[in-house]
Amino acid sequence: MDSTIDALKQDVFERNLNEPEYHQAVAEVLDSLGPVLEQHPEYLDHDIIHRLCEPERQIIFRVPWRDDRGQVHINRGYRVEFNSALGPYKGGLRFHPSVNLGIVKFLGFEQIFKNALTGLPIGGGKGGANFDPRGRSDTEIMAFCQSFMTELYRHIGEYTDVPAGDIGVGTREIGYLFGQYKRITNRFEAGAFTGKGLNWGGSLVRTEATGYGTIYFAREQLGTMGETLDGKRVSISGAGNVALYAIEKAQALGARVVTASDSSGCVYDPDGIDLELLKQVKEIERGRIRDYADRRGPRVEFHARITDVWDVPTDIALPCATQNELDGQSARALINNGVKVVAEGANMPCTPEAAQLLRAAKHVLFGPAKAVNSGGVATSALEMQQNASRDSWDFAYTESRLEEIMVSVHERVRATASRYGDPNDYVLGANIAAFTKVVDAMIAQGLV
Ligand code: NDP
Ligand code: 2IT
Repeated sequence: MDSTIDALKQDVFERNLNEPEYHQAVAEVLDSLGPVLEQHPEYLDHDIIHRLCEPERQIIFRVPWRDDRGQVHINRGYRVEFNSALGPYKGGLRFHPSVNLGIVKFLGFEQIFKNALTGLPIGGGKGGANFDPRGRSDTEIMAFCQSFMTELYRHIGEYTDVPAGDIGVGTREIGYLFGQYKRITNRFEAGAFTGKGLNWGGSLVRTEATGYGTIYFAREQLGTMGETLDGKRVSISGAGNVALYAIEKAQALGARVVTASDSSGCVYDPDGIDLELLKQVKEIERGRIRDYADRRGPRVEFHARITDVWDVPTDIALPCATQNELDGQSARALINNGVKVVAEGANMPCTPEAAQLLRAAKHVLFGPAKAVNSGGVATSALEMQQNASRDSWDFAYTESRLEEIMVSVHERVRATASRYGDPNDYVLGANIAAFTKVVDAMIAQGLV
C-alpha cells in the first residue's frame, strides 16, 4: 500500500507544481491512509484520492484599490472552493503578504477534513489575498475589502460558499465585506458570512471559539493521562485571535501561560501573561509584542527570535500563529524539557519533521490542527444555524455547544485511532475519521 500512496502523492505533486505547503498538507493526510485503504480497496476503484485533491473550483481575481494618498495598488484575490460533499464550502479568508495559490489550497484542503470532524454540515474552502493590512488606515482596509467583494460576491452565498476570518481578517474586515455584499446583492443574507458583529447577525462565542476550543481539546488530551490544566505551565505562540482566547481559557482553567509572540518577536513572562495588557496592545492598539514587554515590567523578557518561545520548559505547547512555525529543533527542545501535550491551534504550525518527532515521542500527546482548532469553524456553523432560524443564543448555551463539539471531536479521533492502530495517534485518527466521512459522501453523490 505504501507504494500506491507514494505514487498518488507524486501525481498530486506533479499536477500542482511549486506549491510546497499544499504538498505538505496532502502528504500529511495521504500518509495516514494505508490502513483504511487496505480495509477498503473500493476507495481506490473510485479514484477518490485524485478527486479529493482536485479542488471543485478555484477563483483568482484582480483586486485594484487606492490608498489614502491616491496611489493605486493591485492585489491578487483567491477563493478555492475545494469540496462540497458535506455542505456549502466553508472556510476563512486570509489577508497576508505571503498568500498565494498553494497556501490557499493547503488551507482549503485542511478545511475539508477539519469541517468533517466537527460533525456539522459544512464543506471545505478557503480564500484571501496577498494584501498586507499592517499599517493601513481604516479607510484603506475598507477600500480593499470593498474591491475584493466586488468580485467575490458572485461566487458566495448561504447555500454556496460561506467565508469567515483567518489571519488578518477579523470582525472589522468581515463588516466591510458583508456591507459591500449586501449593497451589491440587495439582500441581508446573514448566513453568507460568519464572524459577523454581534448586533448584525454574529454569534456570541465565535470570537473566542478557536482559542477556547483549542484549550478544551488540550484539556481532553490531558484527561487521558489523568491530569488537568490546573497549575500547568503553558507556552503559546501568536498574539492574534486564536492565541489571545487560548490564553484566556487556559488561565480560566488554572494554567499559567508564560509566552506569547508575533512576527517581530516573543515574550517570556514568568509570572503569567497579563491578558488585559496584551489585548490592549494587540487588539486595541494593533501594536507590536515588544510594547507588551516594555510596559509589563522588568521580569518580562523580549526575544527577537520567534522560535525562542519553544525553548522554555513547559507542560503544554500551543502553536497559534502560522504554518511551519515550529520545526524539528524546537520539537526536540520541547521533548527534552518534558512537554506533555502539543496541540496545534494554528493551521499546520509544525513542520513535518516536528510533527513526526512529537508523534513518536513517548509521554507526549500530539494534537493535529484539523482536530484541535476545529472549534472556530464549528462555532461558525452554530452562527449559520442561528441565522437560519433567525435566533440568537446566549453565551453560556453557545459555549456549552462548543464544548460538547470539542469533546466529541476528541472522542471521534481517539476512537478511530484505536480502531486503526494506537489510540494516542491523533494524526492517524483525525485523518482517517475525516477522510472516510468525506469520501463516503462523495461516492454516494456520484461522479461529480
Ligand atoms: P490573527 O491575524 O488574529 O493573528 C495571527 C498571529 O500570528 C499574529 O500574532 C501574527 O503576528 C502571527 N503571525 C502571522 N503570520 C506570521 C508569520 N509569518 N510569522 C510569525 N508570526 C506570524 O490570526 P488568527 O489568530 O486568526 O490565526 C492564527 C492561526 O490560526 C492561523 O494559522 C489560522 O489559519 C489559524 N486558525 C484561525 C482560526 C480563526 O477562527 N481565526 C480558526 C482555525 C485556525 P503579526 O501581528 O506580527 O503579523
Ligand atoms: O482555519 C479555520 O478553520 C478558520 N479560519 C475558520 C473558518 C470559518 O469558516 O470559521
